[in-house]
Amino acid sequence: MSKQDGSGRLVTTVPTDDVSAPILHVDMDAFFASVELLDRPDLRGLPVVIGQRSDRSVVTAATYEARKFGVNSAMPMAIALRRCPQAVVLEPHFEKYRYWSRRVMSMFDDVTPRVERLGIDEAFLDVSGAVRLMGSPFAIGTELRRRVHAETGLRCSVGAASTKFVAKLASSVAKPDGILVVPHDQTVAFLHPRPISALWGVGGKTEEVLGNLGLRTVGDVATASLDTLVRAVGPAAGAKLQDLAWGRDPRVVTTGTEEKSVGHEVTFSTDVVDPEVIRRELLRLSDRVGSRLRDAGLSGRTVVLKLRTSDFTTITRSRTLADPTDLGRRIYDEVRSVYEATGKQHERIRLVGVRVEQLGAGGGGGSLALWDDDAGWREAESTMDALRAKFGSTMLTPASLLGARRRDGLSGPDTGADARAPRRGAPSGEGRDAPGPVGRGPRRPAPRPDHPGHGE
Ligand code: DCP
Ligand code: MG
Repeated sequence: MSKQDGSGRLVTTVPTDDVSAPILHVDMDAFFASVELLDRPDLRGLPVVIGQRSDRSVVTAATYEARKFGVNSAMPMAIALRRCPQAVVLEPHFEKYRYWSRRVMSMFDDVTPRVERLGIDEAFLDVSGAVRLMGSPFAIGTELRRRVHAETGLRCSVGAASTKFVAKLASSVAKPDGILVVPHDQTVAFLHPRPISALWGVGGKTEEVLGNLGLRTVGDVATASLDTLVRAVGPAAGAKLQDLAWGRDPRVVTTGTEEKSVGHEVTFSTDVVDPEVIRRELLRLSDRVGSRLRDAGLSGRTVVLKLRTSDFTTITRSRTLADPTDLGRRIYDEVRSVYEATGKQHERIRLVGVRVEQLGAGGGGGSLALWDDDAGWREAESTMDALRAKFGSTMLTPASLLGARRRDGLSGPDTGADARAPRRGAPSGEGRDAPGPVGRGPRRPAPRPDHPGHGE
């Protein structure tokens, strides 16, 4: 993958023969930071970082000027400020991001009904049906970028290709503020020189394992023997890696109209001030959400934390993952980092909830999540599922929860049997979202009525 600071940027500047590249991936540039700059034009051109200015918080977003100093999303704020002491730190305003996200997404909908939203600031558009009316993918992408900027003041980047994988990679290479078209017959030439981390799902451990075999570029993976790949990452993932390396990606743009969410929440009988207790509870809730997702054969892309403080103020914060997951551990990692970023570790907390949205078919079959570092967790959690099914759900618990239960002031039954039978509402104390439509796209910024004990 290209570095996130725009170095290695590659763009298409003139119309090109691109009928073979009808899949667009659109992604807003430095989204949260750019939205903040709409209200602070005086900060344009400066390194700006979004997040809380606390030792324990992480960077939520950074302008490209800040990225030149090596500052990136998800980096601890302390490191970011060491690398770029002159950075201006602004607090996030999630309602604003949802508002601008809706505005931009509705422009995508004007291009084609075939829009697949991936998160708050990105989407795939299949424009093959729009070409006759609106021109080539390059023309459509260029006009969309113009319109987004004219009507919002925000910039986005577009990748156009014959597959989703290549389109997404192309938009990241075009950043910031560019469009890159990769016609079908140039796919291999585009892919092969790139590092293996450009392959969807390859990160951390997989990258290391493949690197140890001397595989550094996508081209290396393409020409490696399938046997080698299978030995390294398993049969399903090995074959898929090689398909991607040749630009083969059968996934189509899906509109995801039947979006759902799965969540659990708990109200404490007495407000909790100890952040360790909150973290433990987040782990427990994440574990249960993962278990329900796996039972339903689903995995989700957006993880949502809900916190209610003693004065009944409720906040929800979400984060979108690179790949969908059905693993409690993965959900917990995200939700915990979202929690640390709230800066609410010392407030009196009344309720916590964990929810996963943007659901799709689960991680078991065909999911790219198989390629990442989740294999070990998947095995452990599947074993827990099997044992829970056999012996009951209270029997198995992540180790860090052992010994912690019921010392936390938790109210409500620690239900577990219910983790497999979807139902609406919940007994007092603990609630969860029944799977059900939550509508497409980001949620509305307007505060919603809040019913303690029920899924939001
Ligand atoms: N975000 C977050 N936590 C992360 C990554 C991102 O809260 N670990 C938020 C802030 C981003 C927004 O999501 O502004 C969109 O994420 P992107 O990965 O698209 O990053 P940006 O839009 O900020 O930058 P760019 O897409 O230009 O690389
Ligand atoms: Mg973005």
